[in-house]
Amino acid sequence: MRNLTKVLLTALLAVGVLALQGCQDQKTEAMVQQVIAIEKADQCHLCGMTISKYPGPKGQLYSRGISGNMKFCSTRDMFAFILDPENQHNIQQAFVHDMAVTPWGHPEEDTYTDAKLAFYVVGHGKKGAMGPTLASFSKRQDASDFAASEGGKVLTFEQVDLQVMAAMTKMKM
Ligand code: CU1
Ligand code: ZN
Repeated sequence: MRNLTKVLLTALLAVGVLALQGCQDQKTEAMVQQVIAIEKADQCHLCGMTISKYPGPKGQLYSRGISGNMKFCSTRDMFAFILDPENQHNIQQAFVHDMAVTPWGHPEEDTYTDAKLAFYVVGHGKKGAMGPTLASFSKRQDASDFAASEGGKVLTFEQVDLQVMAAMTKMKM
């Protein structure tokens, strides 16, 4: 009986230590998952194009099980990655340029915003690295203003799905 108590206690302690470790891991993960400026030679994780050569909003994200961030030539390629069923449930932090505060032709690297809280205009006439793309904004009002002048409709992160992507990529370039 005494031995059993000892075993149980040890087991409980072990669980406690594991839980504590898990907590600390999460903390460090959250701390390192920050925006990293895209460098001149950086290539798109999805298509391999040199990201900085092209206009339009870019994206970057962290995925469970992959260390470091992945960078994308366009919000379009980033969503293609996010919406892949293999990746969808592993996406952690994601960032996109806020196009309200930076020029379309060459977005500045200090103008990223949280991709999951951002608003996206699809169906407008501006081109990104891969042609038609999602114009990203941190504020809904900025997205509405953009849609009013450039066309298209405003969507939240959750509203961007494979159907939206398919319709967008069929647009004439
Ligand atoms: Cu590309
Ligand atoms: Zn790409």
